[in-house]
Amino acid sequence: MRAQIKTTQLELLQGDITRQDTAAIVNAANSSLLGGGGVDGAIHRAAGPELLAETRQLGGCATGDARITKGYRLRAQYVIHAVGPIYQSDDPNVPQLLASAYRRSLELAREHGIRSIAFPSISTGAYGYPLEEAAPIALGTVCDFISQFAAFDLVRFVLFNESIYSVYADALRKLLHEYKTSATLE
Ligand code: AR6
Repeated sequence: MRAQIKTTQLELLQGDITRQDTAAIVNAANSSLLGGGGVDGAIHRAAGPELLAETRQLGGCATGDARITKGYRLRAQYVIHAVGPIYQSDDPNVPQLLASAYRRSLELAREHGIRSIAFPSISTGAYGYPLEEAAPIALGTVCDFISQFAAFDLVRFVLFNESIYSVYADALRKLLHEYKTSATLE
């Protein structure tokens, strides 16, 4: 599914984040930045050991923030390591921290002149964030940013399977009503 928001194409795709040819891919990292399972493990395996050597130098990253490294053996030139929150239904800061992980990734990309970026569904695997709650936050944060700044040609969400994709597709359809003057479904 694709939508045009101002000058940016927003795309939802089912697939593997490590195979994307966008200038940057985003990692669903933890605050140590020293690797892990899920997206993080897949990105480190595909990028090679030089990636861990670089992230070791960074000294970690707070939840809701992001750091940038090179992409090494990946097709993407850069990896942006975003740290989403561990889900807790009774913590009112959790949605803001998730939004912040997306926003900080976009800010870092913009600062580096990156024009295309691919995101996974941050926090919705090992970190337990319910997809139906996370998808509108992820898409809403990206839509707000790309409505405000003409920094990107393409922002892509790479969803790992059909059921994750369909939750994001539903959330995007709902969100596009709010952007109906500047967005089209293709
Ligand atoms: N491409 C795209 N999406 C993927 C891929 C892939 N190759 N692999 C998994 N997913 P997770 P989190 C989906 O657990 O919840 C790590 O150990 C997956 O189905 O990777 O933010 C880190 O080191 C899910 O929808 O990230 C942290 O400790 C989504 O990506 C912790 O997990 C995110 O799942 C971060 O947990």
